[in-house]
Amino acid sequence: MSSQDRPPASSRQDEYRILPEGDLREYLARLPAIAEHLGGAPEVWSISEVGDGNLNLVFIVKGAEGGVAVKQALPYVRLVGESWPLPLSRSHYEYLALTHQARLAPGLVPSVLHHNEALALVVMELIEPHIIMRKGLIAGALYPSFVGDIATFLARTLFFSSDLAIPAAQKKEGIAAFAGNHALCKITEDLVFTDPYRVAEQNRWTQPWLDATAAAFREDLDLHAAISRLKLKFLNAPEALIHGDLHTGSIMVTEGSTVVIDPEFAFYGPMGFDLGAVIGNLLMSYLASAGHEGSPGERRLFEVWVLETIENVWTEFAHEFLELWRTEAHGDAYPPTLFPGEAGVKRLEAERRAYMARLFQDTVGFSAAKIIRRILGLAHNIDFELIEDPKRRAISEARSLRLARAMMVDAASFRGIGAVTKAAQEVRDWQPDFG
Ligand code: SR1
Ligand code: MG
Repeated sequence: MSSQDRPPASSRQDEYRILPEGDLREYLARLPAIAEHLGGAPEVWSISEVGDGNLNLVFIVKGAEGGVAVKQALPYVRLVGESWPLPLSRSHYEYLALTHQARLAPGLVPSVLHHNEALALVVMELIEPHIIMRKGLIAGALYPSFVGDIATFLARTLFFSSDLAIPAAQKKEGIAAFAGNHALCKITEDLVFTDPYRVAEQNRWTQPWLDATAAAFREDLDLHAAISRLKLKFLNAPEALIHGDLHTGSIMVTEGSTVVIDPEFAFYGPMGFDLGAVIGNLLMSYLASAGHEGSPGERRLFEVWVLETIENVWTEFAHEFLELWRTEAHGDAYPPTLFPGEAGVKRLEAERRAYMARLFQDTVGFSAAKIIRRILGLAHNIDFELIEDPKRRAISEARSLRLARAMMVDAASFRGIGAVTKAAQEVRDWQPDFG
């Protein structure tokens, strides 16, 4: 189509196309609030595509006064290419989730400055000087405010979208609003809960060292039963509005601040899936650490910090969640009239403890699922991938798989988060026999 044939720019604003740099500049220049926020002449705005995720384009745009991040969904999976189409509607769900999370956990997600549903595009505040947490962890950095921030994010977003906090009608409206995000759920259903346990074309692992473990996992019926129970929970437990992909690549950090990004997988699902994503990814960071050390023990302080962080994430989350339940329970679950008097108060508190124990078991299982998918499935983690020597990488991965298998098939034997970190420490010293 020649430029003469093109519709005027204003009507093209609402027609999906992948925006090359020039078109993005023109598009943003037509948005008065964004243009003012960026400042200066659009011609001199710097624009760079920085997306290193598996699905989308991400641009950083900087002007004389400020910057923005622009995320545009592609009609296919970026990691694989056009052969794997993916609905643009994920951008709509990401926008919905971001605005919802901003209300529940202010300051812990980026503000949305503009959204264009047809273009599958969201313009957000630029999160600076933060970096992707996964990259900081690989470098051995510590993040003192992470525990408090992520515990608050998890406790507030999960509690306030649950039946403990909101009336049933509102909860069901919420479920309906996100029900269309099933293509993204299907990615998780396949890549997390199914493919790593069967022959699947897209699976990969560090060969030849993990060949035997990958084969054993494909034959392991105890593991298949455990992952299937978790998959069923993921399919049929709309407990709360979950982020859906809360790994350390979806978290931006500085020493004093944490911002959770990328909720395009959001839907009403099991709370333990988000908790498990955080804890599973921290466990991988811990067990990958040996592969990044220049000399033995060099990263000991970091490793001690990661283990403490894992413990504190669960403990502080549980504390905040329970406190919200005691003070903000306006939902239809656990009607107060059914728990009268002192005996009722005591009984309700026992129920709360039992609820947290069940949630902890889910968290242990989902953590394990998140580990296994990153080592035997399609989409891997740079925590491991950046360990150049493949045999060293395989050692860290084999340790992680051993821990994850135990956590998945025998979640009930992990009686508290201390049992998880103890098992992680033990497996850190285990030397796999690669034959
Ligand atoms: C094909 S998409 C692979 C993975 O990238 C996303 O970050 C999700 O974790 C998804 O499973
Ligand atoms: Mg993502």
